[in-house]
Amino acid sequence: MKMTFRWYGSGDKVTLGDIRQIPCVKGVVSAIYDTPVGEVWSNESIAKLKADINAAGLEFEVVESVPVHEEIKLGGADAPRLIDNYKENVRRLGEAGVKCICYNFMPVFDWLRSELDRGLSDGSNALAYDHATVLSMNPLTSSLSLPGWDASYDNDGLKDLLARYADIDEEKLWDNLAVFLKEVIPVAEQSGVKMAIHPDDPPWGIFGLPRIITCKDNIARMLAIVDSPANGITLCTGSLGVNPDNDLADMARTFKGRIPFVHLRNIKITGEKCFEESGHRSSEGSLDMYEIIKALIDTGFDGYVRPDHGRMIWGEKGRAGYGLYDRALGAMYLDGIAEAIVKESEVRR
Ligand code: DNO
Repeated sequence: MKMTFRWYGSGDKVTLGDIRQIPCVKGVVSAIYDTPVGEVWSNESIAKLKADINAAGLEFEVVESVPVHEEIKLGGADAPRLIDNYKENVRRLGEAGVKCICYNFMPVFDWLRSELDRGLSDGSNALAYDHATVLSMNPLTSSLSLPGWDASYDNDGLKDLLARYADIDEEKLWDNLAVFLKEVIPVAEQSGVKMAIHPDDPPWGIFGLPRIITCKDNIARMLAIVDSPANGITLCTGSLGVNPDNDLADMARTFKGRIPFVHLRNIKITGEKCFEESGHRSSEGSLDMYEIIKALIDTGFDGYVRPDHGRMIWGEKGRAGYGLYDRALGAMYLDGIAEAIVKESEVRR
């Protein structure tokens, strides 16, 4: 398993030099951030990103994300052109040596939290989700700015978009996902790229919008749409794990060979549909990180992993969930577990 670290490009307060000093991290997960969603990324931008990352002594083999335009999720009139653009991005990234592309198919909102800086008992701050609070928010008038909310929509744009989704139920969204996968996966195969859909976070519907990548059965359904190793998932433990019915170690075993990328993070379930993002350590939260990593290693996982959302610790200020210190602690902890599991299995052999 290759340990990577997410980096938001040259504007990120966390530098490539910082990342290079985390002993287990070999590569950076990044994206082109200055091109509008749906457009083709320039070869120059891709080459520059790769060159900067490589110059820091790190690999650039994972992109997170190539975002899917809303028109594609809606099955709108412009979807064919936007899917063609998407395929071109997959080709260009493959040529640049990218091996895995993470994306999601969540309508309108990406990950969603009700709080960005809940104080935890140890004095750190973390992201948290309280379902009642989310239900009480109106996305059209809320003054809350959440990290998963695309700031490029003004309120009118958002209102129009939400109105268009009124006709899109789960089955329609499945249809539109199938159209996308049938077009994109063959290109990924030819380009040496594995596509890794990110689960919906949280894995339940919000504001009446459908969410479908939420549980084992639905992941199996999505993988069956195009039965190819290039059609894979990002096993995001924190996203799926907030539903106690989702058994992450079982999913790691079941979807063996179809998991090119794993986001390893812990969460603490604090009530029904309520959680806070704890430190990575198993005892801090509701997920057994050892069992999940063991299931991955036992089934021959050789893909990319990264620590995910960190708490804000030691006075760090920065992008919610994406500071340096707690993610670095997480990476080292996860890498330590993996080293022990690999060595023990070698001794047994
Ligand atoms: C949040 C991330 C997600 C993820 C996208 C993938 O921290 O895990 O925003 O990058 O959903 O497209």
